[in-house]
Amino acid sequence: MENIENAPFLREMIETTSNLYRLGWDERNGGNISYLLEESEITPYLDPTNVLRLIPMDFDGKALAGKYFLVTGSGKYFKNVAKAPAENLGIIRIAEDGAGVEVLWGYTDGGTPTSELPSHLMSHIARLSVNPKNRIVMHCHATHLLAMTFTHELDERLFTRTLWQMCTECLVVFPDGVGIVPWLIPGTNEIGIATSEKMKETRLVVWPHHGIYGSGETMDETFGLIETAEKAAQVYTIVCAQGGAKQTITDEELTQLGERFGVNPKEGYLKED
Ligand code: 2HA
Ligand code: ZN
Repeated sequence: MENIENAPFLREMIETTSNLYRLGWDERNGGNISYLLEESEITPYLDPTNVLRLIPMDFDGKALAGKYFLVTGSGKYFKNVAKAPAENLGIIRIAEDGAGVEVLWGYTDGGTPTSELPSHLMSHIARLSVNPKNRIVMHCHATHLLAMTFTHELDERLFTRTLWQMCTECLVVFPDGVGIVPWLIPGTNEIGIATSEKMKETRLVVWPHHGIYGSGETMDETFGLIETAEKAAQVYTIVCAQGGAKQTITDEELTQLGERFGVNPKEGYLKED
């Protein structure tokens, strides 16, 4: 068996959690990531028939039965992932009956996958239903997006429009806009259901007064998605601090931008629609 610490998926996870920590978006145990893996990606490093532990789960994960995920650990700090990956991360397989997860590697101090596992797995199910190549679900406490949930209307269309207006890139990167769920208790099936419902329509979901969920095909793409929205929120913060916008990108310009880059802005979000 090869050393799993050299596995590309593990290197990506370490790099991403470290970057999220350094950006200040995952203080303490904030944030969690799940990465859908192919069996062929893990077999050079571990024997998938060797189940170390079974952890029960109180929602139905049958839609993902037999699938493998690399998942950050519950209560673990992103700050520490690079120095102790096997303690802070784990590889799990969703049990055949969908009622638990089988630990194949990691969580070496007796830990478990993130407390947000319901939101992650339900979001994977939702994203896979619209894009079979989706592999990543990422949650973090992106500072300016979180702050915006106090100062901006929590209306998906208005919130999305503000972000689109703050950086020309935004509409191209997230033409489907951002979804917003009500404030809900983290870690519950309820917030998982609400998040995954939004995930059918958009890859970015804001949790008011908490943080953001992003999803995508690769770690880079998903990180870039959150990073782009967060940058727009940061610009919004600065624009407000400077006294507010005197001009912005018009809806007509946003429409032209969408045409030029071949993306369809979410219907009804621009005035020209
Ligand atoms: O895992 O971020 O939402 C810690 C959190 C909970
Ligand atoms: Zn959180």
